[in-house]
Amino acid sequence: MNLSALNTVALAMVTPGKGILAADESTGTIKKRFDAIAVESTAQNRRDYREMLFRSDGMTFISGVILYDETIRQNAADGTPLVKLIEQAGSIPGIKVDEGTQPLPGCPGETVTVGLDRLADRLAAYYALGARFAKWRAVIDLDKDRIPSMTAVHVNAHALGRYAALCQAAGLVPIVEPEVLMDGDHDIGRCFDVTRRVMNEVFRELRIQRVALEGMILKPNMVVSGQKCPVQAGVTEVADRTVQLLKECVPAAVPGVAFLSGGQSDALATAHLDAINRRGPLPWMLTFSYGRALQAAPQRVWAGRTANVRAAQRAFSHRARMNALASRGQWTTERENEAA
Ligand code: 5MM
Repeated sequence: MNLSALNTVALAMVTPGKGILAADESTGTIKKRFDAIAVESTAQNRRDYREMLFRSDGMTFISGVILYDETIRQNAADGTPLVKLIEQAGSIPGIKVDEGTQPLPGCPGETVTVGLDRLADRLAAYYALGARFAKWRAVIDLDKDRIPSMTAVHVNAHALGRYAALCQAAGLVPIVEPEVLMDGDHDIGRCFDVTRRVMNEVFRELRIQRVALEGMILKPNMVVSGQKCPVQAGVTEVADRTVQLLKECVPAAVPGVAFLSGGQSDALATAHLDAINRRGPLPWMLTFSYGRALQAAPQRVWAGRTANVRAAQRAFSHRARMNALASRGQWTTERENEAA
């Protein structure tokens, strides 16, 4: 393993004032997004949509793009590989390598992320296609007391450790994504407790499996109230609890933390990231690795029409710029309200 090369890529992924675009929706997920805007989910429409994002000015604020297997192999309309478009925009191509979740035997309602079989071969192939980092998402469901089970936390953390070690051996920086879901009516205290349990188990596995912390990026959820909780914690409390959790659980050797948005509104995902970054100085770069919170606005504007491409690119660029400001703790509502 060339740790110095991994560390260089990891640091570039969290370059100050930039963040990561999660454009790795699997075929089923992108179909749901396209259904919502009445666009047919064909390979060409998926290509056109993603090409539109990768050619936008907003890429100035994007350090890396997480791709799905189909996308990393696709060419733009003029024949240029999409990977090249990303590189030409000064961004690093990455790849989602997990193969989704499956029900976890003995643990009703819980899942384990799969995809370790033949992963070493797949990583070598993705490296050859231009990927320099990878992503694996563990999904941790929670309720007020019973879930997550010790089993679910352990098997998901173990898989993240196996994946991360294999990535580093293949020369790819692993994004380690343990997502504690925000669905449900639990309060923010429950989210904090469960996220802390999960995070501690993940770093235990990373140590056991000899993952070099300097050559990885952490992609966690923020500590927030469950979406259906009657009492919603405010921005200050979310920032305070998220920073407290990171300080307790994340070693300073990790170069950066790139949060997922997890279903937060665009505005809240930005406001939370900004408030978190105003709590500095902290040992890690703290930025975004958003899917929905970067793409919901351009998807609505685009609606599958060529005539809307420019406006959709402006909508994407605006969200990317706002989150880039938040990654420096420099976002304001005045800037938010400037025309997209
Ligand atoms: C872009 O969405 C990714 C999930 O795709 P699948 O569910 O189809 O595998 C997801 O892993 C994403 O990268 C993260 O959850 C961050 O996205 P959000 O929308 O939570 O910011």
